[in-house]
Amino acid sequence: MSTHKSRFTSTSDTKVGILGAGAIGQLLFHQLTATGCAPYFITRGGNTRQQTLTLTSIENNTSNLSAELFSPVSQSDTHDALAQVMRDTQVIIVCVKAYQVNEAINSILTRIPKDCHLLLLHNGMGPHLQIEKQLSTQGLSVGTTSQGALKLATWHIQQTGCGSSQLGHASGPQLPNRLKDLLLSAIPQSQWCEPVLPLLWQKLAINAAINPLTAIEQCRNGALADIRYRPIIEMIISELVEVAKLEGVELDKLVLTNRVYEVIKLTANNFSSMHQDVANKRQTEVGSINGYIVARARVHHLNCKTNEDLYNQITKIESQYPI
Ligand code: KPL
Repeated sequence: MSTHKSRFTSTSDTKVGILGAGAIGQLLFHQLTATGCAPYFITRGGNTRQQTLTLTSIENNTSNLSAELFSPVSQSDTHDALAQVMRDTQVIIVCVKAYQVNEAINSILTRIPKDCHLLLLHNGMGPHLQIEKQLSTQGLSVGTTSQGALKLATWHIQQTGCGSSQLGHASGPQLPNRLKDLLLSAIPQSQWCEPVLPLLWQKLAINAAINPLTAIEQCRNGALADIRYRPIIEMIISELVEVAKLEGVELDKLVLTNRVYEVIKLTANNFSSMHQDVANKRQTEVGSINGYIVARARVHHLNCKTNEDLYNQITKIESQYPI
């Protein structure tokens, strides 16, 4: 695997759109601004507006920034303010949940400049397969991040963990080096990795093992270290390794299993994102985690019973949320 190291200084003429203003989107806004570039948000609903963003760092320092928000369905703009700001945008970082990616990109598709580049940054896998078919001239990159951020209020985030990020090419034209350098210098502990797909499969294994089990068992990540979960965790990973192989990605089952147990230990006190989604009766990302493994297995006429069982259990829980 090759990695690309950053040697970027700073630029204020680089316009970066951030599609989705969740915790990770806001964290990236702060990090990109600190590097000297000019990010803005694309969010659903509302009109074009200014918003004050607050970041509480890991060291408990608080800082404020002003951000501009543009909506694809703005109600009061007589001119298309989003189209105007997007005209000279070089990169759009897509930070919505995997199940929102398609709709979110479709809402801006006709406004994306021909030479703009898209970067998908979400848990799970899948949306890139659809998006790469929809882009005509634009390049697509994908990434995974373990940076941690928690929303304390709608526009106030707390950085909860440093984490690392791996980004890499998916389809179409490559992200120009100047923009790679910009992203790598803005995002701490980030690397450009080719090929990036094995790293996404590795992150998928972590989420496929930890997320549904903690949601079903209603426990913290650390509880999965109990020996009774070992057989099911091994089955989840075995099935994933088999599917990945048919997709052209070779993974080592033992290395992956050790990595999953390492993350269980490192995040022992955390409630996984799927546990939190279920506890708050929100839609989970199971469709792009265990559901993605099952869907790709089907393409290869393979059965993934354990991942399918977990997928079915989580979707059943979701279907029982009060309306
Ligand atoms: O990514 C995570 C998640 O909860 O989605 C892990 C690594 C499992 C940490 O909780």
